[in-house]
Amino acid sequence: MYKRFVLQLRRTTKNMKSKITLIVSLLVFTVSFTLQAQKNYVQFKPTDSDADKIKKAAQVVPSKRQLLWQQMELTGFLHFGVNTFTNKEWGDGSESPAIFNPTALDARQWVRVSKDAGIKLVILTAKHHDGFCLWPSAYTEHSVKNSPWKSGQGDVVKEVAEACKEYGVKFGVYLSPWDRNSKFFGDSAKYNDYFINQLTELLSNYGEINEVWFDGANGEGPTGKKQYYDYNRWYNHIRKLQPKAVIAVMGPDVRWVGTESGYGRETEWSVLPADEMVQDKVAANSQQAAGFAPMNLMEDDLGSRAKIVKAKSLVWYPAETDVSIRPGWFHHPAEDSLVKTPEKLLDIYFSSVGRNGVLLLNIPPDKRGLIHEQDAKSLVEWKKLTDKTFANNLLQTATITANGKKTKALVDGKFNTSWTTKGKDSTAVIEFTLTAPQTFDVLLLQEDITKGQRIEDFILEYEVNGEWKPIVEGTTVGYKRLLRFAPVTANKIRLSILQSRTKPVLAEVGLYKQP
Ligand code: FUL
Repeated sequence: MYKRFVLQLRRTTKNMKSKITLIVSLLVFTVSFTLQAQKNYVQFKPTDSDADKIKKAAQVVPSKRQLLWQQMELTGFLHFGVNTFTNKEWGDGSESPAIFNPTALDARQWVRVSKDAGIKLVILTAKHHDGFCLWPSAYTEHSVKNSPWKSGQGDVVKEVAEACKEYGVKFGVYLSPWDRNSKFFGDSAKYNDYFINQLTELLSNYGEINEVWFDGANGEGPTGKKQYYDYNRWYNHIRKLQPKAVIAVMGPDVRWVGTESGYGRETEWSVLPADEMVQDKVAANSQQAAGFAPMNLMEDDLGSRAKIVKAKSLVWYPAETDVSIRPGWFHHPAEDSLVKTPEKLLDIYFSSVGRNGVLLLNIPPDKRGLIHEQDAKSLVEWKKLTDKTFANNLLQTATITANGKKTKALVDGKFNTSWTTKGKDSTAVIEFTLTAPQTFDVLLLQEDITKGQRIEDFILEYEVNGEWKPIVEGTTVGYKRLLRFAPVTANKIRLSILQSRTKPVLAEVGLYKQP
C-alpha cells in the first residue's frame, strides 16, 4: 500500500492536474489507512493461533461515537413520568394521563443541576414500561397530550432537548421496548412498526440525539402475548436518523456493566468476544418484577485471554455503570432522606469511571417537576470533592524516564499525546522523580484507547533507602483506571507495566492527594 503510494507520488508531481491527483491520492491513502487501522470488530481466521488472537484483540478500537461517549465519563439519567405521580417504580399502563400534572416543571433546572455536577449528557425516560409518552406522540393516546399539564400542549422531551442545547449538554432518550399500554404489544409486526414510528418522532423532531437507551425487559402487554423485538431494524433506523447516537444497553455500542450498584469490575475489558454478546443474557436476566432487585452479572469474566482464545470474533463493547442517586429509579417522597451522600457518590465515581466505565447516574425529578433540593445539594458537594481530589497532579513537575528515555507526554493533561515502548516490548518501567517528597493516595492511569486496550498487569512502587516498596497493583487500565491507597510520602516512584497484549500506549499518569 505504502510503496504504491510513493510511486504514485513520484509520478504525479509534474503538472497542475497531477497535483490534484496527488491530493486525492493522499486523501485515499489516509482514509484507507485509517479504515485499516481503526476497527471496532475483528473476525478470526481458522488458522489464527492463540497468540495471533491476543495480538488481534489488542488492535480492536472504539468507533468514533464510542470514543466520544467514553470521553464524557459522566452521564445522567432522568427517570420521570406517570410513576412520579403514582409513587411507583413500574406502571402497568392503565394509569390515567390525567395524573401527570407537574406544578413547576423546569427542565432547565434539571440540566443545570446535572451540568454543575459535571454530567455531559442526560438521558430522559421518554417512555417507560407503562407506555406513557412524555412527548405528544401521534401514535398513542397514552401521552402528555391528554394530560392537564399545559392543557395538553406540553412536551417534556422538547423542553429537555432545548435546555440541553442552551447549556451545551448532550441529549439521549430512553424508550422502553416493553410497553404495557400499547394494544399492539404482543402483535409482533404491528408493535415493531409502532416502535419505529415512535423512534422516528423522537429522532427527527428534537435535534441531535447522542444516546438511545433500550433495556431488555419484555413482559406482558394488554394482550398477554409475547412480543418479538426487531432490534436490527431499530438499530438501522437509529443509524440512519441519528448516526452520532450510541445505542445502549440492548444495543451494539454500549454494554450494561452487570449491576445497578454503580460499582464496575476491577478487571474491566472493553474488547469482548462478539459471538457471546452479553445482550442475550441482559434480556434473559432483566428484572422480572417491579422493585429493585436487579440481576447481578458481575461475576462473569468477559474479556480475559481465556475468553479471547475461544472466540470467533471480537468487538469493542465498553461498560456503562448505571445507578440511582436514590434507592429507586423514580422519585418517591419517602426516599428524600435516602439520597446518596457526596462521599458515596465519590466512591461510586472511583468504582465506575475509575474502572474503565462510563457512569450513568440517575437523578429523578419530583412531582413538582424539579430535582429535589437534597439531590442537588449532594451533587454540588460531590463535584467539589472530585474537583479538589484531581486539582493537582503531583507528577506534573517530575522528571520522567520511561524505559530509559525522558518523556513529558504522560503528564500534559492531554489524552491525545501518548508514550509507547520501542519495538515490540510489551512491558515498561516508568520512573518519576519529584523535586521534593510529596504525599499522595490516588493513582490515575489512562491508555490511549484509540490504539486499543492492552495493559493486563501493573504495579506502582516507591523508593525508600534504595529499595522499591509496593504501593498498589492492578490488572486492566483502559480509558481510565483510578486506585486509592493509604497515603505514601516519597520523591521516587515507579510504575511497572508487567504484562500487556502488545506494546502498551499510555496517555496519562497521575498521582493525587485526596482532600
Ligand atoms: C430497568 C427498568 O426496569 C428500571 O425501571 C429502570 O428504568 C432501569 C434503568 O432499567 O430495566
